[in-house]
Amino acid sequence: MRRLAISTLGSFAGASSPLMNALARCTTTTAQTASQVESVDTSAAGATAQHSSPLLNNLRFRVEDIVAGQTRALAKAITMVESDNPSHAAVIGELLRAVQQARKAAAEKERTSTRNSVVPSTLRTVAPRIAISGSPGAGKSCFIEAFGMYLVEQNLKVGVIAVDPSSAVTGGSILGDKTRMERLSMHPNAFVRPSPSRGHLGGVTARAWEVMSLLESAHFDVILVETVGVGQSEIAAKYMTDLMILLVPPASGDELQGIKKGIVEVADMILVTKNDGERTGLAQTTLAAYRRAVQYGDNCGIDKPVLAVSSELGTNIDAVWAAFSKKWRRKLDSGELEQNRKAQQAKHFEAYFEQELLRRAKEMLAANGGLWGSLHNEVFSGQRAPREAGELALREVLRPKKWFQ
Ligand SMILES: Nc1nc2c(ncn2[C@@H]2O[C@H](COP(=O)(O)OP(=O)(O)OP(=O)(O)O)[C@@H](O)[C@H]2O)c(=O)[nH]1
Ligand SMILES: [Mg+2]
Repeated sequence: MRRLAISTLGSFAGASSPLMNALARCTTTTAQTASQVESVDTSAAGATAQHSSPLLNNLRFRVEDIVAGQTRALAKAITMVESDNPSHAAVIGELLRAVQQARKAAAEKERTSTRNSVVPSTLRTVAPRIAISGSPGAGKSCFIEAFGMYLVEQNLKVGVIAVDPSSAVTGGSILGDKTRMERLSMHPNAFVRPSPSRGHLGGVTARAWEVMSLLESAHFDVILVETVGVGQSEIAAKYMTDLMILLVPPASGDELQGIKKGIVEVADMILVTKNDGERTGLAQTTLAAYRRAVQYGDNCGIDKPVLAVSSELGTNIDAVWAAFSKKWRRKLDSGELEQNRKAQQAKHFEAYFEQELLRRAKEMLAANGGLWGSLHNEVFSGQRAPREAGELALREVLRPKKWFQ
């Protein structure tokens, strides 16, 4: 059973939940004008899900247990969400709706039981989803360990997932690096989930979105996403998360000539890692180079903090949280967060449709008397022009009823 301390805060419209309290502590401009503290029960008994779908009755876990923050139920739900069975799509949809509804009901209960609180209940159902991106070896896992430990020590619950957006292309996936998060993965307030090493139905990012929704419903206050893999992973991170922190390792002047403008533009915050020991000098050079890049970038460095950290020593981790808090609050207050999440959902719907359409069409053509293979052979041998073969394949795919056979 988990109990949340609710305190009514002044200028932050009565912040509630450990996350909101931590954020409020972080902002020096926030004046704490009242100090009413109340305990609210958010266990299963206090937050019974109002679902009526028979689909959910056959699950091997209870929706209520997820919302009550029970790790076993959560892990089982995540395993189902990660499954590659298309027939699970409907039940997963029902499940996500049910947990969100139950989460909102729990938040509403907190709201109504807290006197003088004017916090919109939606604020308590939203956990920041932060992408931790950067080239291989930049120090992502070690930073998550240090940052995650900092957060759990503030009584926040932290969910960590590793996502490899390039795996849909390469057909492989890198296991999340739990060994670099040894302390965090053992902590009772943390949940570290390595990325699945198989199966890519409908795209990795859409699935990660669903896993994050489950974590959010299970009362995780902050969700960290390590984006692994190569290529477009930073861009893909943008479609999955609310905010992206780019990690860059200390580099020499020569290496810094080629700072990738696109990535700097897309990041919400840039951290130079490994600012300790012998690397301090290089880290400071790198910090200055990125500050310049941000300053002269398209949006003139507005609101894009560039900091140097050491995960090994734990230095400047508190400054990262302070800078994040300011950004997060602005995103919440301006409505940008809500808009962004809606746009992401639409994107995942389209991406799922596009990827699955292509995959199933190819599957069907391969099964259908091997048309896919024979068209390939004809193109190879020069018997058919590529466009001609493509048109034949399309006509076959678009013949009525084919999809349902
Ligand atoms: N000195 C020092 N070394 C660090 C720090 N953070 C990470 N490292 C080292 O950098 C190497 C890579 O760290 P990881 O955290 O595994 O990097 P990563 O970005 O997660 O790597 P991939 O997941 O393989 O892409 C390891 O050898 C770490 O020990 C730091 O703050 N200081
Ligand atoms: Mg890693």
